[in-house]
Amino acid sequence: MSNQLTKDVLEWRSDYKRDGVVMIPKVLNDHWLEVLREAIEVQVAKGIRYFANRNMRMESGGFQDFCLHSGIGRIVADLAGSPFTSLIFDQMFVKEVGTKTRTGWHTDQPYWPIGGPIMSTWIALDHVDADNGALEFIPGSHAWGKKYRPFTTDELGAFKEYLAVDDPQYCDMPDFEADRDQYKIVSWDMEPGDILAFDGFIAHSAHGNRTSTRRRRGYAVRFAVDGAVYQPDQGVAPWLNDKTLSPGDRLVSATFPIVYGAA
Ligand SMILES: O=C(O)CCC(=O)C(=O)O
Repeated sequence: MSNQLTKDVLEWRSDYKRDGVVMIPKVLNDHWLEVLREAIEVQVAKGIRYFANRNMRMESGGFQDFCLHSGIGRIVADLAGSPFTSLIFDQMFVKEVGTKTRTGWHTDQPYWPIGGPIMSTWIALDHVDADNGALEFIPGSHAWGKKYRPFTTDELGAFKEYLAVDDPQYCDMPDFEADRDQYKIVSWDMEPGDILAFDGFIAHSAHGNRTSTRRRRGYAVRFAVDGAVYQPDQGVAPWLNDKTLSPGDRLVSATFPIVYGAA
């Protein structure tokens, strides 16, 4: 892992806190890029649907090696200003050429039984731009205090139907796509090894892949940082439940292992 973050750590941290998202260039070296690309091809061959490729890090292999040994946990801790980071889960997003569907606007954390600060990292394994599926974000939306209702998606990430329809903790999400001109929307072109770091409550979306030649392989790892707690009355992801934790406990356990520092 290169050491890009240490130089401007306070600046990155304050940008992250204000916007809820930063794009940090040149974080992964060639070794880790190859490890992840190889691991992704093995997974792609299994033919699992887009969003469902997750928790690969639980099995030994390239994803697990990356999560535990690449130094990504320290970068997350530095960015968040946290003494430790624990691992929530990993997920891969391969947008193959010709995938017209956008990933719908959503926020992540309302799906998960976790309160407090969560940071996702999304690592580009190909050149990424608006033509092959760059992510888009609404900076600052992580701090609006909204918990948007989760929904199911189709094979490619487009809206299907709402979940938890009667649960008053959630509100409906505005139609950001229809009203794009009313929001500040940011997006970055990325090179392999660049990473996005973003808050669990930021509104984000992704373009389809309109190219006929350029895949868009992304690998996301979600981390808990200081202040994150187990909150099982939130979320629609029973696969993230942890019977060893009680509501309000810090998100540190055998399921959510510390990967950097000490809690
Ligand atoms: O890569 C994508 O298309 C979507 C990624 C995403 O929504 C996420 O990592 O939370």
